[in-house]
Amino acid sequence: MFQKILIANRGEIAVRIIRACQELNIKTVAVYSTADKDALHMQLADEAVCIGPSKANESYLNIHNILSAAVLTGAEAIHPGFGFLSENSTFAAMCEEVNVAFIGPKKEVIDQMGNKSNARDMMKKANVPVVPGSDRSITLFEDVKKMVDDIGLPVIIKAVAGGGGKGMRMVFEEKELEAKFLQAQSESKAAFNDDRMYVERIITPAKHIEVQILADHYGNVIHLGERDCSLQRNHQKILEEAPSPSLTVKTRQRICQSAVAAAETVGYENAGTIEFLVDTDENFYFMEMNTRIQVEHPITEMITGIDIVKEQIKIASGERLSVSQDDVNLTGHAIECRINAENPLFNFAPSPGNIEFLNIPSGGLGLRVDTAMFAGAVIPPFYDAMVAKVITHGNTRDEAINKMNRALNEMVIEGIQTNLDFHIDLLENESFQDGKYTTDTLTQKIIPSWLKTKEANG
Ligand code: MV4
Repeated sequence: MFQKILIANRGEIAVRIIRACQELNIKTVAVYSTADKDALHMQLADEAVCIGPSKANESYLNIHNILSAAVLTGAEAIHPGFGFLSENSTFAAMCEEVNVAFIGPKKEVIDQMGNKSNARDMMKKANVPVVPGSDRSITLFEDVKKMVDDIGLPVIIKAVAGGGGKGMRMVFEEKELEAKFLQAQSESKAAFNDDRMYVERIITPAKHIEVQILADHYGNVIHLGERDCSLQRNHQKILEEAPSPSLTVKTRQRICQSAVAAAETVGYENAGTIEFLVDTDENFYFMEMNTRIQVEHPITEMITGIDIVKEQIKIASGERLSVSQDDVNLTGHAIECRINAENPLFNFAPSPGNIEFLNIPSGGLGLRVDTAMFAGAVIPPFYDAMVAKVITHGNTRDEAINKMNRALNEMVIEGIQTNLDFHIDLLENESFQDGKYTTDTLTQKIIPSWLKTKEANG
């Protein structure tokens, strides 16, 4: 086992990883930007190294400074968390160069799954269902045109280097095809310096269901069930739950089995997630694979009792999976609400600032709050707006919802605007309660009706 790990991240996920290390008796090195000089992650770690100024590009994305910090402190491994360098294969390769273990899959697999068209290809070969669409990447409009003549409208144009919705356009009418293609392509060129695109039929309405995978260095691959992540706004998840309230047992089994097959095919190692679109007839289609720990991993931990971050560390150090598929029991229901520093009444605009008063609900069975906030803390404007994750677990979905409602009503955050009240109302919304919501329910239905009641009440 490693004796010392550097955490190349900030905020609640850095704190989450430090906690796992402490429980495994591993020393921790935090890295921080000048904006985070008093942040919780740097206070909790055994050592902390400043890696640059506020801007992420000059600090949390600064490979040189992070690797220098690792080498100088004698860290044997780096946990990248999510975002920042977590899916950067160059970073993974450079860790290897300086003899520091990257806690994640092989760099080749990061690249293979980062190329979304290639990922599609590999899944087809593994007999994992993919959305009907183009079999190779496209850079010329005339080839998109041919493709659409083939599969018909509507289609979705996606960037090969994309993911998470960047460089993506839905096209419903022939006359908008060329403009939308060129928009998506120039967005991709600007964001990823890559103009390769691919085309798929649109699956709508659909649920976003993702399967948590664990895989060790000895070919053992297991799944930890699925999560329903359909409630999103601008490709940011707001609330996730596990298991999905609307999948049949049979579909759940088939999706989870497909996800294991997908991970096996690519020679996956460490924790990963396979995302699927599931249509109203419960047909499911591979969407993308995320080669990192995800924000919403705690709901899977709650229903399995497995500490995914500890498993990641053990896997990277060469240990075998501590559980087999038969040992994994999915118990009860878990929900996560993402609390963001933002103003829902002002188009969810970010609301950084000082935490002047804070009450984190902490009591009661089946409640967990992951956050790096404390009274007196500063939420800097430079990074993600997510400031806390409230997670509840109950024997049933109703129990988890009631517990969440109780917890959110105990929570007090003063000094910044948050989406706490929005979450409390969301839990009561019929479209959430019935569990049938799809990827457009939040923006098409829930938010508009919520804004109306807010207007009516002043
Ligand atoms: C799709 C789709 C419908 N059909 N692909 C969104 C981000 C990226 N992961 C792919 N995404 C989508 N791909 C086909 N063929 C709809 C979406 C989509 C979406 C997916 C999950 C959650 C929210 C979403 C919001 C808009 C579009």
